[in-house]
Amino acid sequence: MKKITIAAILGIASLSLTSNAFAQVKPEDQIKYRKAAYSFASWNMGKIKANLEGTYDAAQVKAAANAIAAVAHSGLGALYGPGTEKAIGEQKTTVKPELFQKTAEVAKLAGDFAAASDELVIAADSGSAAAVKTAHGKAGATCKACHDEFRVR
Ligand code: ASC
Repeated sequence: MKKITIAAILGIASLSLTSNAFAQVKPEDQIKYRKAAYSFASWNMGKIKANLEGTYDAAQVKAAANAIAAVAHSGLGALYGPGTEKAIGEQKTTVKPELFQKTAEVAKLAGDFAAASDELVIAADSGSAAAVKTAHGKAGATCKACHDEFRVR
């Protein structure tokens, strides 16, 4: 009984911490951080591709896969707050306004990206380049699925 109560309190405490942190991020910084997150993930996707095409360094692939999974699981939805549908000053964005309406579809795409990143980590941990190649392709497809739907060309 006591354990359940403490867990409940901790749950509530961490939730309110999340919303407090979110409240402090200015809209222009939300755009900046989300772009930085995807750029960082893309850099790591590129490193895995280079490993598959050149010399395979298992440690580098593991590090890159973990970095992508960290981005995918970081709660990026919090960076699509009100006012971030279009550019704010120098912070440009290629997001389509529909993303802010089609929340169920976006949640599905985000979930697919997170799941694919987990598979990429598992493949990287296995040390099998063939498994990484498959998982990397699937992860890239989840990036593309969202771009096709919600990124301005
Ligand atoms: C990548 C990357 C993307 C996706 C996309 C897949 O490595 O940077 O944006 O994969 O190109 O089609």
